[in-house]
Amino acid sequence: MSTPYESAREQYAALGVDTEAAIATLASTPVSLHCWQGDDVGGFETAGSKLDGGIQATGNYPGKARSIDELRSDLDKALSLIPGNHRLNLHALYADLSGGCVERDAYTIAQFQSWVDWCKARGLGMDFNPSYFSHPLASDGLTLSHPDKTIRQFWIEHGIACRRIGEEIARQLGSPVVTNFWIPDGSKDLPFDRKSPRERLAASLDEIFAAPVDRALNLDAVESKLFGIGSESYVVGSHEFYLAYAVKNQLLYCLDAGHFHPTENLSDKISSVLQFVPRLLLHVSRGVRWDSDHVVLMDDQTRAIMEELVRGGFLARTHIGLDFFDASINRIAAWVIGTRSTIKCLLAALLEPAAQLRSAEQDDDFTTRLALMEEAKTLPLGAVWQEYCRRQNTPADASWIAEVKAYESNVLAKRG
Ligand code: RNT
Ligand code: ZN
Repeated sequence: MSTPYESAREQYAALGVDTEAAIATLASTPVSLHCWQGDDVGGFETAGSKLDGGIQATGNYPGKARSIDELRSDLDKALSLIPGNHRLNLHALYADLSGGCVERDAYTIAQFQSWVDWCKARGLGMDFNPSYFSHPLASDGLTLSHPDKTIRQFWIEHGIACRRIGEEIARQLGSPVVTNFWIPDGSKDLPFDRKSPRERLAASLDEIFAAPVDRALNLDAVESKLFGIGSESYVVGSHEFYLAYAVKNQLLYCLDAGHFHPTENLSDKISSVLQFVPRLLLHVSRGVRWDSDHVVLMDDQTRAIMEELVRGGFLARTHIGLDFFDASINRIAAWVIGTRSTIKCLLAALLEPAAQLRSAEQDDDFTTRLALMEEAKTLPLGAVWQEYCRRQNTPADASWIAEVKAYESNVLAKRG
């Protein structure tokens, strides 16, 4: 009797698909796990800091991490339930200040060394983000485009500091760090002057990226957005702004799945953007009616994103990051669901009968193309997924839920 995996392997092989090759590619494709799912994007710079910047975590499920140690413990739990070797995506507002006070424009590797050590001990690569929100100097909803030169300068210094930190993290971990720039700047109501803030943002970015930082170690990315809470009418760093900026300066462009009109698909942008920028950063997310950052699912949109990466041969030039924050369910489960779903979508894409689909298309046989795409949907993906999980020593099925529940009663329930 053959195992479910052996039988799946044969079914895929009959369509010209090598499941072993798919598993090998999956194992060597990291996903960058965002630290901010663990505490609702709070960070630990100041006690009780309030999230602003036009993003919002809704819900008050008990047990959120209240300290760096708790966040690390929660991350360890989540990582143990996710197959593969991944990365930690850290925001600057998770600086380890150890009770002291250092301003964001003066951050150095010192405030992040404990994170680097923690990642090193676990074999995790890291990615990094300057934090342009939840700060008194961002309270106007403007940072790098602020009309006040002193405020702009503070944020320029923060950006330069973060690029240097990214470079040093990369050096220490032996793996390049993506440092992603997202700012909340915009306005609630109709601006009269849309031009000046964009001129100021471009000039601020020019200063930040002119600072000498090794571009082989620190990879700069810029993230656009359509609107935010309180910036409904105008966002300075729009899609056109940052795409043009990234192309001109050959930076990474960051596509966030929640940052476009709800009927637009991020997946179709990938093969366009990668014609003109060197590399891509993805913020895999799920917007429900708006940029709500719901937990990522194995849904059509996420599958289409991964299909594009595989079909286009873009995996080597793409950094897959996650960006969701749900405070209404167990936060560790949120990480596990979203990350496992992302990886599952990638596996599904790697198991497409690509050669047959491509040749049907080349032969103008659109009947076969459509029929095969539909047939492929019911191939035994689950058996390959379970085999992958087993090989990675992670739960292959829903049994991980019980592990999270046990952690909830043993650890989370004891938090105030
Ligand atoms: C906000 C952006 C940004 C943030 C994180 C916390 O709309 O998506 O990426 O979610 O940097
Ligand atoms: Zn994002």
